[in-house]
Amino acid sequence: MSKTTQIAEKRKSPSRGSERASGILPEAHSQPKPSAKRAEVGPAMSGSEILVACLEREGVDTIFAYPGGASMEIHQALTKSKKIRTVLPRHEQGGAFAAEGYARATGRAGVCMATSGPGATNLVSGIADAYMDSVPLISITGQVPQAMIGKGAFQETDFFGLTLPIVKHSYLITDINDIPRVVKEAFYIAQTGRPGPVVIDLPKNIQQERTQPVFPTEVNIRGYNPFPKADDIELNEIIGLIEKCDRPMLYVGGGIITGNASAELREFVEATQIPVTSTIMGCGAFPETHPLSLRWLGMHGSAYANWAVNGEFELRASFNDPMKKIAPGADLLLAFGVRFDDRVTGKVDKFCEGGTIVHIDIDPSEINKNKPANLPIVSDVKYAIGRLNEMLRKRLLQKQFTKWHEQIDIWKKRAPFGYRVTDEVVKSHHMRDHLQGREKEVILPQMAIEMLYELTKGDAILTTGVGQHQMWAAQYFKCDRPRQLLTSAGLGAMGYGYPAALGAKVAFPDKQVVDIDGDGSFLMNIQELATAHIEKIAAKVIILNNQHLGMVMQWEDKFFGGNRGHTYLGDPDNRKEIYPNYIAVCNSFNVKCERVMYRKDLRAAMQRLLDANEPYVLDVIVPYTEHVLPFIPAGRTVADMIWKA
Ligand SMILES: Cc1ncc(C[n+]2csc(CCOP(=O)(O)OP(=O)(O)O)c2C)c(N)n1
Ligand SMILES: [Mg+2]
Repeated sequence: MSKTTQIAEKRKSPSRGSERASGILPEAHSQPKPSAKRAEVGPAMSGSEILVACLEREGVDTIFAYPGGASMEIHQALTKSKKIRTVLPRHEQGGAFAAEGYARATGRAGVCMATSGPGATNLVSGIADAYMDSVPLISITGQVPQAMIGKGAFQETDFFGLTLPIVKHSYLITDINDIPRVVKEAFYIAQTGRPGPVVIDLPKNIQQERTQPVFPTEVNIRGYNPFPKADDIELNEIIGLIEKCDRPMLYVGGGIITGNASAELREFVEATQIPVTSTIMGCGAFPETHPLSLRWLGMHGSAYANWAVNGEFELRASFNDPMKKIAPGADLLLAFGVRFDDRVTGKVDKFCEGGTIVHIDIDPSEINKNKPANLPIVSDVKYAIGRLNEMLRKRLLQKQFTKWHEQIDIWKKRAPFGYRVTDEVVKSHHMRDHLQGREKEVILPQMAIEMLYELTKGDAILTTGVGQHQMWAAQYFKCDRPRQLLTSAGLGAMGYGYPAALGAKVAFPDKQVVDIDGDGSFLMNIQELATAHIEKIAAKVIILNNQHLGMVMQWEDKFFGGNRGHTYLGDPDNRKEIYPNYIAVCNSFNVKCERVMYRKDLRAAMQRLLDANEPYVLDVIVPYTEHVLPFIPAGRTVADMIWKA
């Protein structure tokens, strides 16, 4: 397709491709309806001013935007806005992750902006992350003037084409009169149904043109029905299955959080007494301290949740040995707002093998995608669970599941999350080089997170980088509320933690926001310390500094005999020094930083971090020898789960 035809309005379906094919009837938006409220006509303005006026109308209070030739006109308009705070990140990737942090913390769309070409391409990881984790994100990009599109103009990139596979929807605006409609639709699409990222690419000549904008009051998108509802027959069938089963489990995900269905889920669990496990995206969807919570499942999830879903097996010596079952797992799996991600299922045909699977999801393209469901239901999950609760109020369950609860209690007692100072720690370089053999002073990464949980009483918003620290953060900090753990789950993007913390802190200045980061991940967007300092955003960081790309190192230890393939981050010529010197780096940004090496110093230092009303970094030095347990190797089964240190 030539570049010139691309600028004609070209649209992707606002679904993940299959909503169109699935035959879902676009009930609410099938026919353009006469507007109830009249569109409002504004005074003559430039395209840039119209864009900003539209953002204000959507209630945007913050935009994370980095300027350049193709977007500076919009920045000029932003300087005149009294409603929108423009935060200048120090890298567009930081801006995109910050907008995502804002969105994940609030549930409202986060907005980021970049110039054309390199500015836009720097947004790509954030857009991909929002796509994988269903985060409402509006990415605005400046584009070269229309007359230059397709000419290889300076800083020209076909951003519409480049991002097609990772957006829920995208627009390349070709007419100034379209700006109000496009912005209204973009927010509607990003925030409704299964949320996701929307790109708006705006050529510079349109930013400069002038017209009287017509602001629509309604959205009409043919074929887009973001509110599918389960019917009562399907829901009754679920109740029938519950009545017939002996070992039911709920497996819930991010869909419960984005669908605001936590209250409904809790009522459902309390009425049915069905135990709950979640994905990492679903942490906090159901209180993790509740007696019926089995925390999260999957590759590094709790052993007891993995057993409860899959059954307990003898640990086999080789992947080729037969699986020997000790106790059966769930015979009914209620999968609500989840997508059977491979980090959850491992070998997918062995996942809950033999169990009846009910899958409720708002996005039909998720149904039967990774794992066939016995009862697939396309529905808004809040509606579906709410309606189930109504039915259960009229038709009380007779089942108690006492034996099943007893079995789960045995599993919980047998294999809680745990750690100890192992021989490997004692013999490690860390002990020799940094602690001079003082075993009692070693800080294990898990300890630091447990301490944070204790000192904050669990009342904090956590963000993370990607790696071992991310898994430990999710294991040792129990989330009782939705939107407490903001983490790059599906994409697994290192560098996510600190910018996301800035976004969350901007949204909730009075809440404690702490990024639990890895030394590798933190370094990837360390420039955002400048944003934090200049914009006075008091987000905190705890670096669990093991001087390594710990998660990759763990796989090296397990599968490559410990051969290091470029996973050491320290200075090989001077292993005794911690490298880089984060205190010096942070201080150069005018951000306070302390290094903690000994256990005796950790509590007081962490309290100082929590008490600070400015950005604050704690560089906690931990041994690199720790492995995240439990561990089910990729593509394997619960019979291959290592869970004891
Ligand atoms: C942008 C990006 N590059 C590479 C990876 C692959 N990767 C996954 S975890 C990891 C190590 C992360 O190290 P660190 O941030 O120090 O965390 P640790 O595992 O040591 O806690 C790497 C390199 C990734 N997830 N993201
Ligand atoms: Mg590390």
